[in-house]
Parts: sequence; C-alpha cells; structure tokens
Amino acid sequence: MAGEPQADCLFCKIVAGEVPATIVRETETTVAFRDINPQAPTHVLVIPKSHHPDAASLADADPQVIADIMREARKVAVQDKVEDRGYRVVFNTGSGAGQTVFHAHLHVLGGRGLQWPPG
Ligand code: DGP
Repeated sequence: MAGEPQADCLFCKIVAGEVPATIVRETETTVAFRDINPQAPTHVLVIPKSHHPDAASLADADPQVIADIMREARKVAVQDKVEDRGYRVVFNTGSGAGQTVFHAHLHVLGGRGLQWPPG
C-alpha cells in the first residue's frame, strides 16, 4: 500500500533505526540526516517517514508532507548556519536525473558557493 514501509528500502531502514545515520532533525512526518557522501559542507537529506518512491508520487499521495519537508529544509539551513549565504534544495526524480535511492528525499546543500546550472 502507498506509504507503507518497504523491507528492501534503505531509507525506510534509516527511519526504523535499523541502519545508522547522523540524524539532525526529526518530526512526526519527516527525518533529516547527513548524506553519506557530502557534496557541500552542509548536505542533509530530508525524507518522509512514509515510503514513496519519489517526490512526484509523494506530492500526489500526501502533499502536506512535501510542505513539511520544505519547512524542515529551512530549519536544517538555520541550524547549520548556512541560511544567510543561501542554500539549494533538490529532488532528483528518476535515474536519468541521478536518483539512486527510490524513497523520496530532498537534498539540502549549503555552506559553499553553488554554481548554476548544476551538472
Ligand atoms: P540521489 O542520488 O538523489 O538518489 O541521492 C541519494 C543520496 O543518498 C546520495 O547523495 C547518497 C545518500 N546515501 C546513500 N546511501 C546512504 C546511507 O546509507 N546513509 C546516508 N546517510 N546517505 C546515503
């Protein structure tokens, strides 16, 4: 069923505490943890606790949680003191866009100058 934990999903395991992660924030609906392969001084993933394969399917199933994730992204930036300089939020959607983990997640990147367009 949409939103149910998936046994083979890495990020569902992080939500369940079965795989360790450096968790920086948690709410009723979201978890934020440091990316294992950081691309900037701040590189945090904000994910829904419910399982949805990407941001588009999460937006269809539970748009309020997308809003929760965006609000948490700002709180991460404030907590890491990178908000003033600017930060970037990215939902890679689909393997062609670089998505490798198919549990929706928002990248929050900051703490250095960020180029546009991204690679
Ligand atoms: P994406 O390429 O957009 O699907 O991003 C997946 C991100 O997940 C990638 O930046 C690396 C991160 N990642 C993968 N495995 C783990 C893990 O076990 N722990 C943590 N903290 N991050 C992970």
